[in-house]
Amino acid sequence: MRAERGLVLALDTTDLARTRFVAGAVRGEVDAIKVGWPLVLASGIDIVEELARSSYVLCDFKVADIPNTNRLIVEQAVARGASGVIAHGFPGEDSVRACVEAARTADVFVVAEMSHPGGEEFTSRHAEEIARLAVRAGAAGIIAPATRPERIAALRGILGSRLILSPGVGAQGGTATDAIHMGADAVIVGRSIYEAADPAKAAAALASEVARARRGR
Ligand code: OMP
Repeated sequence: MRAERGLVLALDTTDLARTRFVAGAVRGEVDAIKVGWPLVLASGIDIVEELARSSYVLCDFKVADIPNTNRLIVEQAVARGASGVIAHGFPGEDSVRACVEAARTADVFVVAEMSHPGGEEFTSRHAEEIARLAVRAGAAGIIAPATRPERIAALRGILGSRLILSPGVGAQGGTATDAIHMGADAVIVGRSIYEAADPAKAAAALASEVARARRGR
């Protein structure tokens, strides 16, 4: 993924008409559209192929199984048009490696630390280990929380030039400015864009905020 705008849309919509409207409206403002279980279960896997015709699609299937099952899942996602896949790191390095190998030229992002309050119970304590594992396994980058921006700074040093994508902006209380200042390459934003009265305007405002934050880094 090229984090040019520094913005990834989390398209967690379950209404197909709204999904198509939002995806079309924000296309020029985002680097990628993240598609997860809510959308795929509501609209079917064909939505990945549809969106992939005009956007980088990041399949957020939080892949977290034994290596063979991970491989099968990632192969299917890539065959449907995914340019990137999100996997969990806690199943271990062999499981993440299986994702990276199956993805071939597509990107694998590994969840290092989760953004919600429960993320502090387990993921905060192991985020550095998972980030190191992601680097060793050849992942494109990690997911780290905009809700605890100081944690992004702690993980940045481990990642080198690999990407940090940071969810938790807006509805979860984090800000794009803090996440970018602390070293995120892009923020992942869902509700603040897809529930906005004018999604294109909301996405443009976030992209401008990212650009300002990058200048001030
Ligand atoms: P909003 O809270 O609506 O902006 O959506 C955030 C998106 O990022 C959702 O699709 C979440 O599933 C996802 N996400 C998190 O919120 N926190 C995490 O720790 C990890 C993810 C993710 O992997 O994308």
